[in-house]
Amino acid sequence: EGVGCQEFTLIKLRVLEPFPKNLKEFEGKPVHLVAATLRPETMYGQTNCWVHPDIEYIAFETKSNDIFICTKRSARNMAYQEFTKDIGSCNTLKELTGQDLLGAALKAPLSFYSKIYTLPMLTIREDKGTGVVTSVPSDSPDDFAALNDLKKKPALRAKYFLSDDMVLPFEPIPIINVPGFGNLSASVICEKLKINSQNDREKLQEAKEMVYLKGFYDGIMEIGEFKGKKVQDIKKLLQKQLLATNQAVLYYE
Ligand code: A2H
Repeated sequence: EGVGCQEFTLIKLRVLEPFPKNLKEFEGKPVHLVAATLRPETMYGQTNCWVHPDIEYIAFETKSNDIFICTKRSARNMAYQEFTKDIGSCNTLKELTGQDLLGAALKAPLSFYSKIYTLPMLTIREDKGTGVVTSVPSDSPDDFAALNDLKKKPALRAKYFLSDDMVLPFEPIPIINVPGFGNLSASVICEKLKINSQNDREKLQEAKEMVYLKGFYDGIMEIGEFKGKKVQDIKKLLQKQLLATNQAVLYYE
C-alpha cells in the first residue's frame, strides 16, 4: 500500500432532496457522494453510505458539471486524472465535515433500496480512497459490524441526530452465494467470530481474510442480470456497465 497503483470504482451516490442544511445552496444540482469500492458486483446490496463525522470533505465541480463530495486529498488526485476543467485544480465549491453530510438521503446505483442514508463509520481512513464508503453489510464484515452498532445503540443514533427510519429498516440483502458461508457471508462470519462492534479490528481483519478471496473466486451471483454467474467472470462487465451509464467513474491512487 502507498506505492504502485490501485484502481477503484467510484460509485456516484446522488444526493436527494431535501438537501441537508450545509448543502442547501446546491439544491437542484447533481450532487454526488463518491464512494471508492473494489467490489462493484456487490452494489445490489447497498443499504447506506458511510462517512467519518470528523474528517474534512470538499464539494467540487467536475468538467461535466457534476458536484462531487470526497476528501480534499482524493479531490486533488482527481484533478490530475482529468476530472476537472483545469488540470491540477479542483475548483473547490465548499468545505464540509462528515458531520454535515450525516442523514443525507441518497440514490445508489443498482441498490435494492430506492433511497438510502448517509451514516457515520468511525474506522474510515482519511488517507485511502475518497473517505466515502458505500455499505454492503451482506458481504463486508466492516459494514455489517458498523450498521449493527447503529441498530443496537439508540444513543449512538441520537448522538448523530439520526432518526430510526434512516437505520432500522435496512436489512442486509442476499446477493452473492459464497460456498461454505451462504448468501449473507458477512453476517455469518461476524457471528462465528463473535464480532461485537466496528472496533473489533483484529477479528474483523480475520473475518475479511476468510471471506474475501473465497467470495471472489467461488462466489455466485444470486441477483441481477448476471444471476447464476461467477463473480470473477462478471465483475469487469458490471463495472463497465456502471461506467457506461455514468453511474460510476474510475479512480487511481
Ligand atoms: B469495499 P483496500 Cl462488499 N476507509 O467496498 C476504510 N475503508 C475503506 C475506505 C476508507 N477510506 N475506502 C474504501 N474502503 C473499503 C464494498 C466491499 C469492500 C465489500 C467487501 C469488502 C470490501 C462495500 N463496502 O473491502 O484496503 C471499501 O469497501 C474489503 C477490504 O484498498 C473498499 O471496497 O483493499 C475497500 O475498503 C478498499 O480497501
